[in-house]
Amino acid sequence: MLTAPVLVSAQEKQPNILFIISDDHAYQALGTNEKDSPTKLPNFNKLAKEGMVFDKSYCTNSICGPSRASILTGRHSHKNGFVFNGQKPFDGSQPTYPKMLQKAGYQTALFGKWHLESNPTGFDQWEIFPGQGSYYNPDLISPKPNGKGNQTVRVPGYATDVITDKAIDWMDKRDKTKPFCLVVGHKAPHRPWCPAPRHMGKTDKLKLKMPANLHDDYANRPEFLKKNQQTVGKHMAIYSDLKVLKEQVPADIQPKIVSPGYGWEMGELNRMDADQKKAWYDHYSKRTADLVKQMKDGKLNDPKAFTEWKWRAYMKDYLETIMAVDDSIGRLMNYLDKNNLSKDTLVIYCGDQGFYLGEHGMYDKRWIMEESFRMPLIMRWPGKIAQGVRSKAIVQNIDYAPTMLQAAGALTPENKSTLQGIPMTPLFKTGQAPQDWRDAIYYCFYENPGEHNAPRHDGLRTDRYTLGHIWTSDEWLLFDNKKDPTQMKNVANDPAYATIFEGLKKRYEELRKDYKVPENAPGSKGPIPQFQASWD
Ligand code: SGN
Ligand code: CA
Repeated sequence: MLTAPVLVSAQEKQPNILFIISDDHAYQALGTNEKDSPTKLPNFNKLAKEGMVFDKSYCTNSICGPSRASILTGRHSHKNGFVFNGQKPFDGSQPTYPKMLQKAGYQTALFGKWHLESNPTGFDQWEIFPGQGSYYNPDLISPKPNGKGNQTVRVPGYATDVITDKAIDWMDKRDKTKPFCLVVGHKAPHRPWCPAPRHMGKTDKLKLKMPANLHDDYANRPEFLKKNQQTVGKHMAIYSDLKVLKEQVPADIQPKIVSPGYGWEMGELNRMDADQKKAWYDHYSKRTADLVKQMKDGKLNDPKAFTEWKWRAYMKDYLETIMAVDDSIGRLMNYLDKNNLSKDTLVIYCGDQGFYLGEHGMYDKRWIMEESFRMPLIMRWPGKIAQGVRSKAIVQNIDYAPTMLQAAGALTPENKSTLQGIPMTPLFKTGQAPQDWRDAIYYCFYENPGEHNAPRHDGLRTDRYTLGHIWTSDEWLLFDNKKDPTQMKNVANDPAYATIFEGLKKRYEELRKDYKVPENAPGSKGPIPQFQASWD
C-alpha cells in the first residue's frame, strides 16, 4: 500500500467535499481540451483550469450501479456485492466513505441519481431519483418527515436544474459549524438524451468530428464485438432515442425507416408540461422534416449515410444534455465563490463510467475498451491541487474514497483496511505518478445475459496495454494503446507480442489474487455469480 502525505493535520481545517457525478458522460465530451472537445463547455473549462484533469482515470466495472458502489466503498464489485444493475439492492450496512466522513465530523447529503435500489446510508439528508430517474419534472424519493418509510414527490423543472437547486438550498441551510460532504448526482447525459428546452438546437451549428471507426467491421477482434447490440447503425431507435416524430413521417417513407421499436421517450413526453411539450415538438419536428427530405431525395439509401445521420442526431442530443450539466457546475462554483468556500472545498467531478460516442460504431459502454472504460475526472482544491495540470497517472474509481478520506484527515488504519483503492493525494502537487505508483488496474464486467449483449469479461490496463479475457468464449484481447490508440487490432495472437502477452497474463493472475477475486468471477455460463459485501 502506498503512503501519501498527510494533507490535513489535526489543527488544520477539514475541507468541504463537493462531489458531482453525472451519468454516462464520455471523456471525449468533457469540453476541457480544444482538440478533443466537440462543444464549448465554459464551466467545465474553468474547473479544469483551476484544478487537475485525470486523463487516465478508469472504472472497475463499466456500468452504473456497480461503478457507484465501487466509488462508495473503495472496493471492487465482488467485494461490495453490487456486480450488476438490478441483481439485488446495495448492502448499506457495509463501510462507505460517507459513513466514515460522518464519523470524522462531516455533515453529509445526497441529491439525484443513486441507482443502487436501496435507501442511501451515511447521508444525513437525501433525495434520490427512482431507478434511472427522468429528465422532465423528475420524481424524488426521500424519507418521510415522521421517519416512517419514504415519500415520492414530483418536482417541476428539468432534472439537472432541479438537483442543482436542491444542492444549493442544502448548502445554504446546512449546519455551518461542520465541514460538509455533498453529493450531486445528475441524470444527464444518460439515455434517452433529452436536452433542457433552453438548449434544444444549440449545437446545430457545431462542426462535429465523426470518429474514424464509426463504420468499424470488428475484423480481427473477438466475435463478441459483432454480437453487441449497441450500434448506432442497427440498434439506435429512430422514434425514441432520436425523437423523430412518427406521426409527421409520411406513410410511404415509414417503411424505409427501419428502427428497433422501443418507446422510452414516451415516458418523458407524458411527464412534460405544455411549454416543455411545445419546445419538444418545435425542435424535433425540424429534425423529422430533415429526415423525411433526405429520405425523399434518396440521400440516406446507403446504410452508411443513414448511420451518419443517426450519429449526428445522437451527438446533438447528447451534447445538449451536457450543456445543462455545465450550467450546474457554473452555479455550484458561483455558490462556493460567493460564500467564500472555494478555497476550503475539494471539488470532484466525474462520470460513472465511459461512453461510446460512435467509436467502433457504438453507443453505451460495458467494455474494457478505452471509451467505455475511461471516466472523466476533474479535481479542484485551490492551494492543495496544482492548477491546469493534466495527470497521466493511472487512477481508478476505487481511489476516490481513500482520496476524500485522506483529505479529510480520516484515513485511519481501520478505514484504510476496508479499501482496495489508494489515495490520489500524492498526485496533487504535480500530477506526476511517484516511483511506487501502481503499474496496473483490474476490471471486471458481469452483466450478461443483459441489455446490449456485451459478454462477461475481465482484464487489466497498464500504462500501455489493455488485456481482456472474455470468459464465455475464452478469448483474449490485447491492445497496444501506444501503437493503436483506437484499439482496432487485437494483438493477442501476434507472435511479436508473445512475451508481453504472457507477462500481462501473469500480472492479471496476480491482480486477481491481490484483490481477492473469487475463481468464479465473472463466470462464463449460467447465472451471474452473487457475492456478499465483505471488507476483510
Ligand atoms: C438503461 C438503458 C441502457 C443502459 C442501461 C444501463 N436503456 O437500461 O441503454 O445501458 O440503462 O445504464 S433505456 O432504454 O432504458 O434507456 S446505466 O448507466 O444505468 O448503467
Ligand atoms: Ca451510467
